[in-house]
Amino acid sequence: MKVQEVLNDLKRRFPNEPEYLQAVSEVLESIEEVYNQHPEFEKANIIERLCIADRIFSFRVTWVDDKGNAQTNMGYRIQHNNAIGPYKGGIRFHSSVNPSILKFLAFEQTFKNSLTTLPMGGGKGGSDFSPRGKSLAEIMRFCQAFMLELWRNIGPDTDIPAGDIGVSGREVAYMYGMYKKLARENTGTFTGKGIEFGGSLIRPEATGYGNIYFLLQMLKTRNIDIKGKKCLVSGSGNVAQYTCEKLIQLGAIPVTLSDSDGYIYDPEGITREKLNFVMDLKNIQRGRIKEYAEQYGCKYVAGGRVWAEVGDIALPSATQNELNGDDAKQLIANGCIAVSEGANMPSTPEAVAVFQNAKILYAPGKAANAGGVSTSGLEMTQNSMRLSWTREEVDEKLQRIMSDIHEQCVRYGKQSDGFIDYVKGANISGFMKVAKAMMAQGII
Ligand code: NDP
Ligand code: 2IT
Repeated sequence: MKVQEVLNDLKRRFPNEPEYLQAVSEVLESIEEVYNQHPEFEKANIIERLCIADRIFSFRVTWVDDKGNAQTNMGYRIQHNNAIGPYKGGIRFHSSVNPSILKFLAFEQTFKNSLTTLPMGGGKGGSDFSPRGKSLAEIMRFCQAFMLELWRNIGPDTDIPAGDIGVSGREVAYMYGMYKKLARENTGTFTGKGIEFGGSLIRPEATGYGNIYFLLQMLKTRNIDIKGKKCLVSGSGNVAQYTCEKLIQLGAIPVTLSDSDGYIYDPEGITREKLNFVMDLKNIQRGRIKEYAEQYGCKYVAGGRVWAEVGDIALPSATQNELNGDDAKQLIANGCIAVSEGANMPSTPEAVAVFQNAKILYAPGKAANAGGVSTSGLEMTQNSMRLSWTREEVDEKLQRIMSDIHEQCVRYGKQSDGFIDYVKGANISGFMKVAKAMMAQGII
């Protein structure tokens, strides 16, 4: 395989999909050497079969707004690869959703799920519907309309969706309710469900907690204590909130949060009480992060990025490409020692290169944020057993999985000078398992 040739070919076929090509390019560069040591992979055309999704559903979603007008959005589900288990991955509702974004997410999900040690393939779905400014009744009707199409193509042993940006437990519940009505089965075709109807304890917390568990493993390799470390967190949704919660529990000091309008900087640190305010503001009131600055009298920067502030650790937890090369240089200049990605592909390739050249601790999302989907896998297990585990049981399993993922990164990513290349480690480890499963199952 020659990376540039494969990329040129994908570029020719999918010229308007920059995020997809970006995600593919990073993985191919990491695995090139290992791949080329296996001529049988090339003969079976593993690369092309792994880069191109098994299938993509795209459909019109029409729903009625509060004024009685019919509105139309696009809906999608990408079933990327099911070599190691059923398609598994979240659903995103955001105005920016398009095939390129969902294809990059489904591609990444395949490697991430492979790393989790659980039997899950990769998928992703979503819509360009924006929940922002919509009433709860409109959101419910949209979720129901979305399921009217999607329900035929998912199932507990084929494709199991969950949440992502714009889809929390509330939206999962609306979709699951409609799914059950249509499919007439009740065995857990979604994860991230409410605790009363088959959800798992710790699933809401899992991505943020998992990211910090991964960070702790990274810090351990350099004997660094997290206590007292100033942390720059971006976003203020599910992942950002539970990232802050775990940081506070461990005695670290989160000092920033953001949303798509701007960011807050609280030099005193975001405390438990302030985090409760954020959770109410974002999850119930559906307000803007600016209101935090008004409530607690701290700095708010409209349109800015949290990476301009001074911090020891950066935890990007909002969206793709939210941290560019200049932001990365600024972080390094300000003494940042570790970056652990809660979001999917938040750092641009230029930013990743800056982190790697500076040899700071840097974990890509597919390793660091895998705690969310791992706990989804644990939810599926509990649904199959028709039992539920305690918080402690799930949390202990999550910690073990994050530590297993870290170990895989070390195994495949440790360089001769001792530096751990987590990008390489995660990509090679994730790839090898999927490739072996594909080889074993024949040319299909
Ligand atoms: P939420 O919808 O709960 O929160 C998203 C946050 O990011 C909000 O603060 C939102 O601001 C901000 N944001 C979203 N899009 C943009 C944008 N284009 N520009 C600037 N800010 C933006 O989503 P999650 O917390 O669940 O997801 C955050 C990230 O984590 C995503 O990359 C997701 O793919 C990833 N992830 C999520 C997992 C999960 O289990 N939920 C698991 C693994 C990864 P605003 O309110 O203004 O929209
Ligand atoms: O990006 C992700 O890993 C998620 N949004 C979670 C997917 C899942 O199936 O729990």
